[in-house]
Amino acid sequence: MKRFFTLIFMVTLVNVQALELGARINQLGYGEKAKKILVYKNTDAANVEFRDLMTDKVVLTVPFSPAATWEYSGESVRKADFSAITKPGLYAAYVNGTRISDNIFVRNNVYEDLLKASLKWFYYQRAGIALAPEFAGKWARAAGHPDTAVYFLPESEKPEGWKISSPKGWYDAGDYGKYIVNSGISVFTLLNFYERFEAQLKKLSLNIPESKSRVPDILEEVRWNLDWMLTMQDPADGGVYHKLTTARFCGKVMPADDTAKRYVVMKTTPATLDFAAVMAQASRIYKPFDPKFSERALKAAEKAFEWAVKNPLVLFKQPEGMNTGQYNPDDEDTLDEKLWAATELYISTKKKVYADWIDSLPFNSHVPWWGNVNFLAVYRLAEAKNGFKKDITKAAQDTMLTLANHLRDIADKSAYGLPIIPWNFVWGSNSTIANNGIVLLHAYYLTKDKSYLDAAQRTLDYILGANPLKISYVTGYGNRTPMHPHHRPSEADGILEPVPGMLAGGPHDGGQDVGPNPWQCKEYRKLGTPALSYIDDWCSYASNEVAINWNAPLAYLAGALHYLNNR
Ligand code: G3I
Ligand code: 9MR
Repeated sequence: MKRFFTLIFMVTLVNVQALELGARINQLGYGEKAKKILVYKNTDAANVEFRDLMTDKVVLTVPFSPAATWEYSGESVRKADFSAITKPGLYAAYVNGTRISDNIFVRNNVYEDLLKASLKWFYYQRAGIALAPEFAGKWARAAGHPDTAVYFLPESEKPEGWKISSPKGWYDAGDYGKYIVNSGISVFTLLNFYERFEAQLKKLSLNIPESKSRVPDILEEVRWNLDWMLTMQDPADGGVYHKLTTARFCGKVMPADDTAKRYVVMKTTPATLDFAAVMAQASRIYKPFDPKFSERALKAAEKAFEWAVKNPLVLFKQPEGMNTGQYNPDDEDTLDEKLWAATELYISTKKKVYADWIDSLPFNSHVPWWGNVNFLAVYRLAEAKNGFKKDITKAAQDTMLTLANHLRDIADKSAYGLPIIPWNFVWGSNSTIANNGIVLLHAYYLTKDKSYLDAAQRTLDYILGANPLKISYVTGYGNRTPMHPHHRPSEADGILEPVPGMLAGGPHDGGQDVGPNPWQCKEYRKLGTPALSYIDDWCSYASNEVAINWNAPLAYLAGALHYLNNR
C-alpha cells in the first residue's frame, strides 16, 4: 500500500511541476558571491521564483527585466538577477509554477573540475608520446609523430637529405600539425595564468607522467611544448620555422596511423617574434626549477629578436602542394608581435634596446588573438611592477580600462547581459569571448572593482550554457555538450565520449566548412544570427573544432574565477 501512495505522490509531483527547461544558465553553477543572471524567452510573467531543491521552498522571487532583443540571435528575452542566492546549495527556477531551468548549483568549487580538465587536455594533445591508461584513462593511445626526421618543404630549397629532429609539442587542434604562432599566445596564456595564481597552481595536480616532480604540473605540461618550440629555431641565424605538419591534412585517423612525411616550412617574422616573447617569459618562470633551461630560453629569445630586426616583414606563404593551417592574418604587419617580444625581453633583461623598441611601437585596443598579440604587451606594460616608464604604464592602464569599460558597459546593456561584441563571432568565437573575460579580469586585478569580475563571469556563463543554443561548449562538462567535435583522436578512437575538457570553437557564420564535398557540412548557419550558427558535427571545423589557443583562455578564465571564488 505504501508503495502505491509513493507512486501516486511521484506522479503528482511530476504533473504539478511541468518542465520547460528554457532558461539560459551556467550549467556548472556559480560561486556563492558570484553575479548570477538567468536569461529566459520573453514571457508575460512578471517574476521568476527560485526554489531550494533540498527543501522545495521558494528562497527568492525576483522580477524579470523588460524584454529586449539580442542582436546576435534575434531572440526577445528577459533577464533575472538571482545573485542574492549566496547559500551553497541546489536550486531551480520556476515561472507560474512551471520549472524552467536545469539544476542550478551554487558553491565555491563548481569550476575546479573544469579547471583541471581544461589543463589536462593539453596532455591529450601531446605529440611523440604514448598516453598511458593511468594518466589518460579510456582515451589512452599509442604515440604518434616522433618527428625525429622532419624535412623541408619545398624540398628543392634544401640540400639533398636535409632534415631536423623536432620532437614533442602539442597538436594544434583537431589536426596533427604543430604551429609556432598558435603556440605563442597559447603558451603565454597558460604561463600568465601561472604567474597570476602561482601559489594555487603549485599545488594543482593534473595526474600527468611528471606529476611527481618538484615542478608544478602546469609548468611541466607547458614545457612539453616549449621543448618542441626550441627545436624550431635555426641555430645558424635565430630564425624560427613557421610550422611543422604533413603536406596535407590526414583523414580521421589516430596519431600512430598518420605516418606521412612531415615538414617544416619557411622561417617567418611573426613566428620568430612570438617565439622570442614566450621564451623570454619562460626564462623567468622556469628559472627556480631549471636554471639551464632558463638561460637557454633567454639566449634563444634574444637571438630570435635579432633575426626579426633584420627580417622585419617575412610573412608565411603556403608552399605549393601543402594545405595545412597558415596562421597568417590578412593585415599582418608584425608590429604587435614586435611590441610583445620587446616587452617580455625588457622584463627579462632590463636592456635599453628593448625599452627603445617599446617607446617606438603603438598600443592598440583589440582583444588579443593569434593574429594580434598587441594586448599581451598591454597587459605587461600596465603592471607597474615591471618597471616600464611611468607614462607608458599609465597609457597601458588607460588602454586596458577603456577596453574593459567598453565590454562591461555592453554587458550591462545587452539583452543577454553578455560582454560580447560583433567581432567575437569569428572562427573560434568561444575563445575570443573567453579572451574578453581575461581582459575584464585584468581590469579587476588593477582596480578591484567587482563590476569587472561580474562581467568576466558572464563570459564563462555563456560558454557553459547561458547561450541561445543552451549548450555547454566544453566536452563532458555541462548538461548538453559537444559529442562530435572536429578532433581526430575523438573521432577515430571508437569511444563514444570525446576527449573531455575541450572547448569547441563556437558559433560563427563564415561557413568555411559548408559545401557539396563529402567532407563538408550541409548548410547549418542561420545567416545574420551568428550565435545560432553552430553544429555539433565532425564536418564543422569552423564551429566545432578544438584548439590549444581556445583551451588556454578557457583554463585561465575558469581557473581564475575558481581561485577568486575561493580566496
Ligand atoms: O580578423 C578578421 C576580422 O577582422 C574579420 O572581421 C573576420 C570576418 O571576416 O575575419 C577575421 O579573420 C579570420 C581569422 O580567422 C581571425 O578570426 C579569418 O577570416 C578566418 O579565416 C581565420 O580562421 C582561422 C582558420 O584557421 C583558417 O585560417 C582561425 O582563426 C584559426 O583558429 C584556424 O586555425 C586552424 C589551423 O589553421 C589548423 N589547425 C586547426 C585550427 C583551428 O581550426
Ligand atoms: O582537419 C582540418 C582542420 O584542422 C582545419 O581547421 C580545416 C581548415 O583548414 O581543415 C581540416 O581538414 C579538412 C581539409 O581542409 C579538407 N579535407 C577534409 C579535412 C578534414 O575536414
